[in-house]
Amino acid sequence: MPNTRTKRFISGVVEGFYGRPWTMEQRTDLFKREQKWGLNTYLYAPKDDYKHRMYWRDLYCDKEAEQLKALISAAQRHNVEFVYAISPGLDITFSNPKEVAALQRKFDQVKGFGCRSFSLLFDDIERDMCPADKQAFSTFAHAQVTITNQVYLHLGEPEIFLFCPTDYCAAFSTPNVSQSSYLHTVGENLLPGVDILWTGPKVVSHHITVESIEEVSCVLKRAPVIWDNIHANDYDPQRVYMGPFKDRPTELIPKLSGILTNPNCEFYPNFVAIHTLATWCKSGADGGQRDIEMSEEEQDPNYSPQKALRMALTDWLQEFLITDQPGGPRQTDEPMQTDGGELAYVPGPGENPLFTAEPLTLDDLNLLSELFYLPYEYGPTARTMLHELDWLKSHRGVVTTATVTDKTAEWHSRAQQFDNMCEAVVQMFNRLSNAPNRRILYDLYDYICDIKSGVGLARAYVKTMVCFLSTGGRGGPSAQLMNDDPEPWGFRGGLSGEFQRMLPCHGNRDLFRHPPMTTVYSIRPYCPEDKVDIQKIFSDMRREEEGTMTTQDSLISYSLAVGDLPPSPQCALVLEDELGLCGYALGFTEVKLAAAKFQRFLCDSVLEDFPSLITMQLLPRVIDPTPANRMIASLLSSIKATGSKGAFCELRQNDCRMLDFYNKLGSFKAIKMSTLPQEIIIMGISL
Ligand code: GDL
Repeated sequence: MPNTRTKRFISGVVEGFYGRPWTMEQRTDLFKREQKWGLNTYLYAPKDDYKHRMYWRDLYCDKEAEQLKALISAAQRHNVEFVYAISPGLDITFSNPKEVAALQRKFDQVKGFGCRSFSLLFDDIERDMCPADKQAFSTFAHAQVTITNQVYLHLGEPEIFLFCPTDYCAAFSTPNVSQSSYLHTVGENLLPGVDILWTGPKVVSHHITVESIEEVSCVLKRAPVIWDNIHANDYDPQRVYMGPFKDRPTELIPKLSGILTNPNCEFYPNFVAIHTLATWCKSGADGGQRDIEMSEEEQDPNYSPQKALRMALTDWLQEFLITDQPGGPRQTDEPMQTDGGELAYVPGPGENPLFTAEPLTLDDLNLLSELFYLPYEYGPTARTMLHELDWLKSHRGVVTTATVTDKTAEWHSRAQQFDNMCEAVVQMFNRLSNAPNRRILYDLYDYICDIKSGVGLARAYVKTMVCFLSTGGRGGPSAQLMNDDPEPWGFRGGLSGEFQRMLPCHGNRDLFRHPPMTTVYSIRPYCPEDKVDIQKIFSDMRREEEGTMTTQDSLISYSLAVGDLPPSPQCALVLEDELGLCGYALGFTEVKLAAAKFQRFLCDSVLEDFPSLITMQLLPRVIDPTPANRMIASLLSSIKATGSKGAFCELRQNDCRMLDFYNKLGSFKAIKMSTLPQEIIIMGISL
């Protein structure tokens, strides 16, 4: 769908995260930056601002009104369009005219403060309508669209009016974007002057492709405005993102109505996020300088994330050097007066010299950015550190045995290099914590402290291995950090960390070990036409596993997969990705009936406790464990709904993948039976 928009391209920042909103001073600072870097919009939507979401009906008091007025005029002074948003979805009754009036009253008040652009957001809310709304509207989408159109007209069709749908990304669209009745209703009924926000394939999208935008534009009947969560960190207090804006080709720009980044909750660490977004927006305007040399990673001829990052960090370094507080570090070499009017203390001969901070460097900032890069990617140095630690760990045998080989020398040399990298992190921490600009430092402090501790532990672990030989296997001083009674900083993560470590899926999302998952999967009920595809998956997977035992031919799972035995009603699901069917999960609730015909080795007492059977298979391209977990959870709940007491699965000893899967789930337990052939394992779950 061509973008026929005549309005200007919206670019800038949405303050749309959960948690502490930015201060008025920070927002004003933001407008200055936006103006300087060529961005033109700010969307006011702080989730935890009372009067934006929870108490959206309440008007602003005089003091708040003064502050908002000042903010709106600051935006105007800096040529930034201030868009005021309300998120009424927590409790609005769409069908009640008083609610519409309340919305209009609130928008009118803000209009009175000088604001010209508005927005209604329906993200992160329940999809169920209350009985009154169900009577008045055929669907949730109709309810939202009706109220939005009313407000938009009431406000005199402002040039900028943004609507955030509840299904604001492909992953939320059921069954998918092109067939989503919610998105079709929005696209067809929302007045054409209203722009629609969209976060891409996921809430936090790794890549946003031109094709995906063309698809959604077709359904929405307009080019969307991207609400980009690539730098948002409100979902995890241990993360902050200071890598460059990335993985969105500049060819997107003509296909969009705009782009707004919803960045880190902490204001100051957003320098890179916003600076690089501005560079990206400008690169699109260049029209393409095709003669730029590109590395393999830099596929976009107009925009290089690495160069954009370098530019941002160079500018950011200057900000770090500005003293922002009275009493901050001295700018000049002049001696300071003390309170008593005396000259500052000057150490005498043989006394301690005064502390002087080493200045922060561009390399420090580069390292900082690489350690806190992007949600789906660490920077090169961080990747090397992880890789080296992994290598040192997996080859530790060469130092913990007494035989010295060539590998031992390599191990020690790599251990030393790892130690040097850890030291660079500590030095970066030291220089950063001595930087004159305390505001930036305080926003970063928890994160740099955390990484310093994390790196410190890894360093101590490597040192313990190094010391193993030299101390005859007793470990050295660094072992203190790793002993049985460590200080609290010797075990990271608090209670939440404890929970995470106890889960079987811990480490599944390890960005270093596994490539990032970007595939969108859909799970849907099985239909008879799927039979052929299921048979194919089954036989492909059988071929994959060499040494298949003939006993399998007498497994009930086999009969289910090849279609000799139909799955029980509501107990069959299939998994699809963009290439087609890639997995299935089938259930049969009356195994006793089938056992006589299809299989001989299941004893009656087991079938008493576990009357149902499940079988699941996935093609090897499905490396993300999430869809399999979901399919099993959903299948088990359908089986439970039939009144079944338990379910079991039949696995072969050499089907390591499925064995591993069920073991990691944790809820299935192996069932011992003397009648069982050696190569077969039965695992069961009580429901
Ligand atoms: C969301 C929320 C946003 C939040 C972000 C990241 C949208 C439209 N809404 O789903 O407020 O900051 O995730 O956690 O993105």
